[in-house]
Amino acid sequence: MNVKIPEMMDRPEVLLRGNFACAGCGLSIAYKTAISALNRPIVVIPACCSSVIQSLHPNVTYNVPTLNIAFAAHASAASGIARAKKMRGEDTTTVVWSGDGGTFDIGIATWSGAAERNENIIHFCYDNNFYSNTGAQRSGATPRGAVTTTTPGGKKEKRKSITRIMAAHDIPYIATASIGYPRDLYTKVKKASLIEGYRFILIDAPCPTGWNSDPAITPELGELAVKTGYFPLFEIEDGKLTFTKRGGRYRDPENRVPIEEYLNKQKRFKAMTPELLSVVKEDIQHEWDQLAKLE
Ligand SMILES: Cc1ncc(C[n+]2csc(CCOP(=O)(O)OP(=O)(O)O)c2C)c(N)n1
Ligand code: SF4
Repeated sequence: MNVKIPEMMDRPEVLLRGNFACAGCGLSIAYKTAISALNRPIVVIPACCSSVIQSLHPNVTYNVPTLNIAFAAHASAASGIARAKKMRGEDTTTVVWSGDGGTFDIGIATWSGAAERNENIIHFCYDNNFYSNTGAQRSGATPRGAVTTTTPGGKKEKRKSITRIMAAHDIPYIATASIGYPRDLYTKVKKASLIEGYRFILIDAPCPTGWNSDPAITPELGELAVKTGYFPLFEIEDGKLTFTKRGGRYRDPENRVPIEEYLNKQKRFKAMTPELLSVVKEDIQHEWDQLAKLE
């Protein structure tokens, strides 16, 4: 699956052929688009699908310096790298590349400390809504109603708002982006790379294997998540939120594609009842209302 961004064509490939990603993997599209927008990236990756798809030494498919590390250490290790590079006067970009399990749940202490210290790191969370690498367990990012191996009847709880938790740290830049809108993703990464301090970008990255969706429609699912209002696109700069032009029109429920069009394309929502569906619709509106308070 190729993303047609002319600037990317001039950059070396960051994810090489022969990697272990499943067909239609959203995270690999997110990785290629985001990492190739950066100047001399050094990428810190906790346990997740991203540490698996790079394949095995000596045939590593990441074409940038990469440190694989424990969940509880990603942002602390990145803090040390960023500081050491600064002391040596080296112009590099230190990155945490983590799944939603590593960001919403297991790695939250390490990034919260680094964000409080305003370390000079870009933290990407590719959000596939669950722990895919270990066989599809629920995470704090799993939406209500989704079937995972630990929620066989559909998750009962609401998905956490990681961007609002991150915003409470008063870091200089936060954005949401989607592999369904690669140009927007690329532009936001470029913009983040020009800002100093802790920056966070949440990327919606469908996982056809765990979502039980057609691998051919991964980008379409990314677009639908935005068009249904399920995944709002915005930036928060120095505490002030701006909805992204492309996705901002979906703040008005009248403009949204019905959420059923998104859910019905993924068998993980097969346990959704009409009662739960109306709660899911309320969840979506609740998040927009909370975000709007940060405008
Ligand atoms: C402290 C700790 N707990 C659990 C695990 C097992 N584990 C490895 S990867 C993973 C799932 C990671 O999920 P996520 O961060 O969402 O990334 P994804 O697998 O979806 O790419 C888990 C639970 C671990 N390695 N370390
Ligand atoms: S399980 Fe999902 S996230 Fe992991 S490599 Fe496969 S498609 Fe990508």
